[in-house]
Amino acid sequence: MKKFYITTPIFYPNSKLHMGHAYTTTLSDILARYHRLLHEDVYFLSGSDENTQKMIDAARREGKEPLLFLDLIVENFKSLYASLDISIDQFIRTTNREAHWPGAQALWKKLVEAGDIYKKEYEGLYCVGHEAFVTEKDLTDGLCPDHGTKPEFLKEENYFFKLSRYGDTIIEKIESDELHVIPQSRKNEILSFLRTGLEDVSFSRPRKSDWPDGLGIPVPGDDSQVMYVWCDALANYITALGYGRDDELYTKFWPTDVHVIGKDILRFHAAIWPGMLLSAGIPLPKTLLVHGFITSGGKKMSKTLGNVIDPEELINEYGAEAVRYYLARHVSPFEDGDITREGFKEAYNGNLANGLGNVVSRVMTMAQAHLNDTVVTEINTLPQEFLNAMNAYKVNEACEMIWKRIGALDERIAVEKPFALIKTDEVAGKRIIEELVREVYLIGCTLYSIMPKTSELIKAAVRENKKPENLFPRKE
Ligand code: ME8
Repeated sequence: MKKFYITTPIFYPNSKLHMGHAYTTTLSDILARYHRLLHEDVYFLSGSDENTQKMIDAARREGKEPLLFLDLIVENFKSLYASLDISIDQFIRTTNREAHWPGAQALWKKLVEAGDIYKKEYEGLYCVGHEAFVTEKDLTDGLCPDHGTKPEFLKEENYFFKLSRYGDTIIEKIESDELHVIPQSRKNEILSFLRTGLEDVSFSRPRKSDWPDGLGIPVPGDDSQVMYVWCDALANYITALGYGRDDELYTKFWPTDVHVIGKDILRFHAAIWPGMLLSAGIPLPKTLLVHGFITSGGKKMSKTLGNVIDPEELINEYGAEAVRYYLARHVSPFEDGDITREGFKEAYNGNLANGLGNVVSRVMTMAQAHLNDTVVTEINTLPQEFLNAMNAYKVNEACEMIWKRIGALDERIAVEKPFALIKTDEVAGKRIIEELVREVYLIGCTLYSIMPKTSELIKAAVRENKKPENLFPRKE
């Protein structure tokens, strides 16, 4: 059995997840389900990145004890995942001392053995928003352009990782697609970055006295330092499989087939992470699928602009299946995408209430009225065009193909009018209805990874030869 290991980034639990995080996670879930449909042995990982200063700051702003604050936010992450039907096999938390710390420390020791960790006095600017050191040239008027905050000046003794040693090898692996960066535009972007030369990176921070016990992974052999959060976080992809602790899943599933990430964290995944793996002698990920950013009304979602779209709100109003549909079809996996409430409603009414919902209801109403038996439906393979699009991660194109078929079905009913024909030529009328039902069933099957519940309802309606409940009530 072919295996398929897919991951999302582990998100920062400093606030609730928004539509961007919902996008990454839904896209990953669609791919995980698709590969299960192909009878592959799938492992799907997600989690939270918890050993961070920004989480502590957020907890303090809310007057909560950090570890309690973490538990509350993580509950919230998990409840969003449950509403969206995200089929993860594991949710890894980087404060988990049993699941995560032993592997992260084992990996650190490998880097030490390779001679790639050294101590150095360091001075520089640190952006808490990015959880990364930044330089003057990254700033606009002295502020981080992404977070609008002034970076802290730090002078401290840290352990460094000799990332500079691995630049050439990483370039080779990416050029040859041994580490396949998708889409091509992101591959070009990271290659030109790598060609400017990689510097060594600070890989630890002095343990802060105000961090609670249980937060921050101690550097092996030096308790006064904790691992730099990105070194700790990237390790999750192997620690969750039991690396350095219990190798069964690790042996079976590593290397990962796809890390799904947003464009903001490309450098961490296509420079630091491969560097760490090369140093430790661990095989590299096969694919990095780098998606764009979701904006709202053409602008970055921001509380001040009032254009933040909360996935929970949309789910409450339209249902999770509609949210999954929208993200799958109306956001390209390779480019930035835009969501507005008006656009969402239009897509819902046009393509779910009127499109899919209506066509299934029309066909099954005819079937229920005129066919005595369930139409025999045997689907051995999905349309090649659909498989090709999904294999190339073009989930939006796969959806286009499905909706083209939905449109064609509608058209056929309008042109051939089986409901009228059946009155004059019963045999011919029934034959057409049977064909329509088969097509509805096929559409139901192709929808499985995108809208799992809708897919089940459609297939059940065909099996029971009856009209399903109203799948997508129109919104006025
Ligand atoms: O970076 N549009 O966590 P994070 C689309 N903990 N996707 C978006 C988005 C938007 N507007 N905003 C965020 C971290 N994302 C680290 C990751 S992994 C070892 C550690 C998604 O909570 C997108 O996937 O800031 C992006 O890469 C990720 O959330 C960043 O999540």
